[in-house]
Amino acid sequence: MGCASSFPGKNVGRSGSLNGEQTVANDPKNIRVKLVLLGDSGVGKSCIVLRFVRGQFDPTSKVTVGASFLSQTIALQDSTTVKFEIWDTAGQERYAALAPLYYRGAAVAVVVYDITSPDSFLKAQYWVKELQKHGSPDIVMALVGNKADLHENRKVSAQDAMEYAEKNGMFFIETSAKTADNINQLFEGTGIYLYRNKTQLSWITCNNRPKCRSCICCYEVP
Ligand SMILES: Nc1nc2c(ncn2[C@@H]2O[C@H](COP(=O)(O)OP(=O)(O)OP(=O)(O)O)[C@@H](O)[C@H]2O)c(=O)[nH]1
Ligand SMILES: [Mg+2]
Repeated sequence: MGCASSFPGKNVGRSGSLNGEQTVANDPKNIRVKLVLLGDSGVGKSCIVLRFVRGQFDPTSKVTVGASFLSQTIALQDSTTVKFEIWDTAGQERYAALAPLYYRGAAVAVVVYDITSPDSFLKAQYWVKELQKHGSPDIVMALVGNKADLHENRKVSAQDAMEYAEKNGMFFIETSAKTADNINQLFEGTGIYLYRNKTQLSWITCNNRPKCRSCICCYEVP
């Protein structure tokens, strides 16, 4: 799926701060990005992060309590580095009131649903509205349909999700933390987007590979 290369980086520590002042750092060669994951419990947020940071999948992943912090640095093709400071929030209702602590000051919000669960898609829409009301005005939002490996039980069509994402100025991508499909593309694409000062790139796998240069899967940093 897709043709983007991945640049596995190093886990650079657990020193996240909640002050939310700095979202994207100014050094153009070393970008620092505060990223928050939101979405219903069980959609796979923690598994997406685990796959991205450690390259692993945990079929017995436990529910997140409060939130957890991890960071990961990737290198783009011209050796610009992007350090993601990732807040993985708890999807259970009882933690919903804590979410603003984590999305405040975030440069990127990754809103996740499970493609087999229409309820989780509705919950994703709730989070999008919440971010539109209370998030940073220039927050970058990605809509992520996870568990794409379970396509035989699909209940949310990619077309519906894509249309919703377009209407709300979001990126859209389907991932599988289990098979690793599109996980690196999700983060790498976010990094390239921020690096290019938010120049629009399409996240849809294009038909003009390898060189349309306008979608994440073909883009090369000059
Ligand atoms: N088949 C499949 N299962 C997945 C995938 N991602 C996560 N899961 C499973 O879904 C369950 C929930 O995953 P978590 O990552 O813990 O979910 P979460 O969104 O972090 O849930 P909360 O922490 O409660 O908000 C676990 O049993 C995972 O193994 C995926 O891409 N495919
Ligand atoms: Mg979790």
